[in-house]
Amino acid sequence: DSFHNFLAELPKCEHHLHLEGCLSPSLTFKLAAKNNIKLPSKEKKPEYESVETLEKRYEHFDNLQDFLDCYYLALDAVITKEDFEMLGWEYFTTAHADGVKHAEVFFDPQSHTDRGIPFATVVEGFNAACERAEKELGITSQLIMCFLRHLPASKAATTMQSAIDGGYFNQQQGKDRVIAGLGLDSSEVGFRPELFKEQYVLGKELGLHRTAHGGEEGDPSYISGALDSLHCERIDHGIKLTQDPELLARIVKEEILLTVCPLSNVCLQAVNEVGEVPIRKFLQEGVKFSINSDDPAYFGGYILENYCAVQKAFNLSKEEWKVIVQNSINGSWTGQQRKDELL
Ligand code: ES4
Ligand code: ZN
Repeated sequence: DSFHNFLAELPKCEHHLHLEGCLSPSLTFKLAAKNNIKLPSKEKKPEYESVETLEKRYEHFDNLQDFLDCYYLALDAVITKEDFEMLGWEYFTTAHADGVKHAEVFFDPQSHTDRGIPFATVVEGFNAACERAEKELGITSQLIMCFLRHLPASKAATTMQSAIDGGYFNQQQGKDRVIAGLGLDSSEVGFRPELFKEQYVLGKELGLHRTAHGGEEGDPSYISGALDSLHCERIDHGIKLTQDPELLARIVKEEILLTVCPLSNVCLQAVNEVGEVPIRKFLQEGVKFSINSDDPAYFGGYILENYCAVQKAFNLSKEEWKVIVQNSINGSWTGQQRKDELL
């Protein structure tokens, strides 16, 4: 209907998208065949029988960890720079169809370097997709390098050093830096943000932007820890913020943007239905947030499907949508000139 068209045409910015989360069952099998990889290479898993059985497996996840176990296993199929570019391109073409104009996308170098893929292969493949997206689709983008929080902080230090040594944090001639910011993802509970303080302080000194997953499954202290110890400018998910009104007031006052992912929250059973995501509460209290797709190949939809699911659950007005879109643009890590083009 006409509201669908209205949502489709909104100039969207995406801030919470894992490029590895765009690896669909069909692309997994395609890359595995090309690379002569036997899936899974670790242990016999019956869901790797076919594209269809893998799709079936992705229909239900018990929680974040159950999903992550699938997510890391499928990555064995992704090997070459061209594979990473293809994965990135899978994202940008679909995002373009959904009306995304600017995207700040996560990648997890450690899930590849830990299985012997060079850091440069990962970054240069994903970066090639970003450059192609700007040239061919007009989508501007940034890469956000995430540390895996279930790995020791010493491994994060090694990853940080790889990015520094490769010059990937440097401004390129006349262009933005290849990697614009730091993120923190993977298993949340038990892996506190404070563990990664040293890398984030270094990142801040290097002029990098900073965000971290927090309050997805963890309690609000994972959010305040990311603000206090990691100097985060944004919080990814943050839905558990409603458990702490004082912290909520601080988030409003400091204008911290939450990158909310409604379909992800349902699929990982952080909520029972989209209507339980505190969208209405955030709008009423003045919490700034964007709406994002997280891992679209796993959670049943790219960004427009998330917008539509929110509309179905909350029946927002066009004015409320304009607030959401304006906050998404203003909360982006891009220059005022690009923001003005989008506003
Ligand atoms: C993730 Cl949904 C989610 N949460 C935490 N870490 C992640 N990595 C990829 N998707
Ligand atoms: Zn995420």
